[in-house]
Parts: sequence; C-alpha cells; structure tokens
Amino acid sequence: MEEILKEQLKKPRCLLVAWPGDNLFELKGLVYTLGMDISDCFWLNKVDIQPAYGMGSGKAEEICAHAKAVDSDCIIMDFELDPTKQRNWEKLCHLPVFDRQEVILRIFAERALTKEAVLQVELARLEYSLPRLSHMYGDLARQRGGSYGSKGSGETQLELDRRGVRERIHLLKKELDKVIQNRDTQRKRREKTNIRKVALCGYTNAGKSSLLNALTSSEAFVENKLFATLDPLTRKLFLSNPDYETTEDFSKGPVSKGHEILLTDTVGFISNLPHSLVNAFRSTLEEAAYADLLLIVLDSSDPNVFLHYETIKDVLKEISADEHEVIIVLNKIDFYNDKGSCNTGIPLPEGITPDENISSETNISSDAREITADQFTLTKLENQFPSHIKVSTKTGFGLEELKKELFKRLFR
Ligand SMILES: Nc1nc2c(ncn2[C@@H]2O[C@H](COP(=O)(O)OP(=O)(O)OP(=O)(O)O)[C@@H](O)[C@H]2O)c(=O)[nH]1
Ligand SMILES: [Mg+2]
Repeated sequence: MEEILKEQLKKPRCLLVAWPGDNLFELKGLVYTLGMDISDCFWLNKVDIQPAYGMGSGKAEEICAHAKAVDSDCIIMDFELDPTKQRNWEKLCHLPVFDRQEVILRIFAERALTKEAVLQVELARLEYSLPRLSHMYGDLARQRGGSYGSKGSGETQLELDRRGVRERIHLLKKELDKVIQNRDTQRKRREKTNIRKVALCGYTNAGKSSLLNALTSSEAFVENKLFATLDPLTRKLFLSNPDYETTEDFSKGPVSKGHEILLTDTVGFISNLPHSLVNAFRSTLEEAAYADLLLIVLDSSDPNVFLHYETIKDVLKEISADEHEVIIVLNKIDFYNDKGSCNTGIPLPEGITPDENISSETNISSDAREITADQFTLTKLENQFPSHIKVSTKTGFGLEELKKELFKRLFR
C-alpha cells in the first residue's frame, strides 16, 4: 500500500537537453514550477543540426539511452522542436519528448484564471498544437497535454480534428477581440482622467505583485513560483507630497497634499517567451507601454539578476517601451540583512565590470531554490544602477523612499 502511495506521489522526472554552453537555469525553474523533478541535464558537445532529430541520430540514441538509465519519464529540450522532430523523437525513445515552449504553455494553462488569460492561453495552446495533432505513435488514447503534473487546459480541444481546432481558434480570436476592446476602452477612460500611470515590470518571481500589495495594501496573488500573475492588475496609490509639511514658501501658489496615481502589475518577463504567447499576451504586456514611468523590479538576491535585466530590456524593446523613464527597484534586500538595511560599500575586484562573471547555475523556483544572496551580486547591482532604490516588500524597508522618488519623478 505504502509503495503504491509512494509511486502515486512520485513527481515525474525529466531529462533536460541543451545546446553547448546553454544556461539551463531558466528551464530548471520552469520545470520545478510545473511540479516535475529533474533526473539529469545533458549538454550536447556541438551544434549539428540534422533533419530527423535536430542532431545526429547517434547522439539522439545516446540521449534516449541516457534518459532511461537515469529513470526519466520524459525528455525536455531547451530549444524548439518542430512537430516532425518531436514525433521522430517520441518514436525513437518511447517517451514523451517536448520543448521549453510546451513547458511554458503548460504553466500558463495552469495559472490562467481570468476570462482573458484563459482565452489567451487556450488560443496559444491550440496554435501550438495544431501541427502536432497526430497522436503519439498511433495510440489514440494518449494525446498531448494533460499529464506530467499539469492539468493541460485545452486537451478537450485537442480531441477535435484539425478543422474543429481551426474553428475554435477563429471563435477564440473573436472573443478575445471583444475583451481587448473592453480593456482599451477602460484604458482610454483612465487616460482621460489625466492620472499618472506607473507599471511594475520585471522578471517572473522578482516580487512585482508583492510590491503592488505592499504599496497599495491590496491582495494580488503572490507565490514563489514562476508566472504567478497572468493579468495586469491596477490599483490606486496616493503619493504624499514630501514638501507639504515642511514648506513655508507659498509664493508660487498652494502646495498640494499629494497626488493619486495608478499602479499596474504585469505578467512576469522571461527570455525566449514562445512567440504564440508573446502575441497572446501582447495586450497584457502593453500595459507597460502606456505607462508614464516603469518600476523595474529586480530580485537582488538572485545571482542571475543581470541576465534577468537583459531579458527585461529585450521585452520592453519588443513592446516599444524601452525609452520610458524608469526607476530600478532592488527588491528582497532582506536576504542581505535582517533589518533590511544594506550598505555594503564593497568595491568590485579590480578588472571586473558589473556585466562580467554572471553566475550561470541556479534553480530559481520554489522549494528547490537555495538562496545564495551574496554581497558580490549586490555590489555589482549598486555599481550598474547607481540611482537604484533598495526595498524589501517583506520588511517594508525602502517603501517610503520609493514613494518619495515616485512623487519626485512624476510631479516635479
Ligand atoms: N524575502 C523576500 N521575499 C520576497 C520579497 N518580495 C517578494 N518575495 C517573495 O518572492 C516570491 C515571488 O513574489 P511575487 O510578488 O509573486 O513575484 P512576481 O514578480 O509578481 O512574480 P510573477 O507574477 O510570477 O511574475 C514570493 O514567494 C514572495 O513572497 C522580499 O522583499 N523579500
Ligand atoms: Mg506577480
């Protein structure tokens, strides 16, 4: 009995496969978020693109044998697998084989809660699945999606034939258009009020929703997993005028007590977001493009924070928001010091610039994550972003300073 229970509770194990020199930290985080275990990582020693498997057949056989030797339930590639290669792999290994795009789609499918997110994710999944509709080695009972720890929204649609799927895609697009139009109307209404808008942007799990909650005393969904937020959530925030109490010079007119602004949380950024998802979430991501100022939230305790920053810049460029005024917020500063205060003052070692020596291996997700906040990362961050603001949404450290800075940037 105990054995059966153990077997049922066992997380699916996957073998990760990457190109030479690839950094697997992101895929690992995604895989943990999906509730899977990693049996091993396999780095290819050269790029040798061949039509059948995307690499030589000898290498493909070696990978299949290794997957079985380390007791894997599936194989995940850190690169894109087209439908034909995917089928070839599955025939060769008799294991499910998929790519990071499918991992991300599964995570999004698990997390979509609101109508818009559900529609967007379903559309992205169907577009991804359409060319993959043929069943795994002829077994009609086993179709893609819905196993390995994810509920796989959209699997009912996958049972439809291609035409059915195309019709469903058409319908979804029409429905989404309505939702997007609705949001545009709301946005235009907000624009008319002339109220300033600030968007929280950052890599997934940096603490954007936590910051929104801490600043506005609201309750956006927060979780130590990737892509906790799929919908933009907007809250009002009152910024007091720091000069109101102290000013004695009213010669330039009355000094206001402060101003209300709108603060919007956004979906977390990640590198190489599948194209279908970039399109699907474009309207969500575009909340940042319409803002007057961006708060770029960085997890200062994550050694990969510099790679995250590069990703943020890329995504902002893609949505034409890279010229916006920004404030860099270094969050999770409590990892450095219980009191939340942190002034390392440690100079960088000679010859090291802030961009160099980026640590490449870490698990960014949940339970498996080891916090390795090291002063070196923080010092590099301080050097790269001299006008940053340090905060901890956990201890409240830095929040008042952040509000003052926001006021200064928006109203002076
Ligand atoms: N120690 C510490 N943990 C924090 C802090 N801010 C956020 N966290 C934790 O970081 C995890 C992610 O926080 P979220 O606010 O969900 O992050 P997010 O950027 O909104 O993530 P996505 O919605 O997935 O993009 C949660 O477990 C939070 O409790 C902080 O200042 N200190
Ligand atoms: Mg969030």
